[in-house]
Amino acid sequence: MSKKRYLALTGGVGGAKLALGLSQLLTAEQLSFAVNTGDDFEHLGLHISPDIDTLVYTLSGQSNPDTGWGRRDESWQFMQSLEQLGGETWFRLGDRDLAMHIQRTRQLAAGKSLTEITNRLAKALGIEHQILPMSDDPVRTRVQTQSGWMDFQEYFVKQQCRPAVTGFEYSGSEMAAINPQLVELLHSDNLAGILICPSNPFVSIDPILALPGMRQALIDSKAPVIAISPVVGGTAIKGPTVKMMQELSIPNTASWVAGHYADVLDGFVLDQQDAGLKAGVESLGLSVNCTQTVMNTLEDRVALAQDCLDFLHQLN
Ligand code: FO1
Repeated sequence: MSKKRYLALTGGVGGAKLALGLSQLLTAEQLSFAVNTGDDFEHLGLHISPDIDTLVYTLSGQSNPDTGWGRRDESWQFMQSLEQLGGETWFRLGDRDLAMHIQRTRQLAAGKSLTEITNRLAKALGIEHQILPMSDDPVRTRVQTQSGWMDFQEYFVKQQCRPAVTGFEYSGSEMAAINPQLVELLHSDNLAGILICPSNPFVSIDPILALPGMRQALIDSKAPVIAISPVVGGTAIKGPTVKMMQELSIPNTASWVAGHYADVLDGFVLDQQDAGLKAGVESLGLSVNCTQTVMNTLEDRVALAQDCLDFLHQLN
């Protein structure tokens, strides 16, 4: 049987960019996504799954191009009315986006799994690719800061990433089961490659890798595993990755990210600006591909996706 299936691990806005590029090159039979659910939280009585929604909106062309999260062409009547009533409006829920959270919450209350609900919602928005929540069990990223532990959205949105971080935990991960459909995919013989997308290592990828058995499954997989650096020239394209690294006294380099994932990787993708780091990353026992990883246009997203597929093909 020809190897023909790819799996991308993603979370957040950065990962969704490459996910979109991959979705333009590979059919639903050739590509599945495993997405972080550590950002999930209960808010206003709703179950909100931000990284699932960022991926779903991005793949369906519905995402807000300025923020990367929420929907484009949004209106904010609900938020305005909630404000008037003294409700919590720090986490911005647009009128169109609200429908997603209402529908998910109702389906969960009806006993459906997050996986089943995600599949229905994605299909409703015209997405054919399989989007697998990393687990149907609750995993919640929590951030340790100088002012104590806080839930992820409290840190990321309410506190706007201001507190200095000193650590993370992915509460519930020790008891959580990897999505069975993801386990099946990881063990399948026709897997041609696994990609760790350029997402924040600490709050988008590590929650996935923290699931019992996940790192081992990647190590044992017959498919080559590559990661694309979320750090370019010492800066993060988007979000608090570099700020977190500095606060944790970690070198804000692509090399550090390569080392962080090295035990599960076969290859690492550096931006051409970081070509000078190639030998260092190779000394970790990894193959290295240097290319343009900064994605400003759809063409950039597709070009990087193609580079990654070519790289995986070389590693097979
Ligand atoms: N991020 C913000 O910085 N501010 C917001 O008000 C906000 C609202 C929001 C609503 C729905 C959704 O799916 C995502 C939202 N995000 C918001 C992003 C969210 O915090 C994600 O966890 C980040 O994208 C990190 O992955």
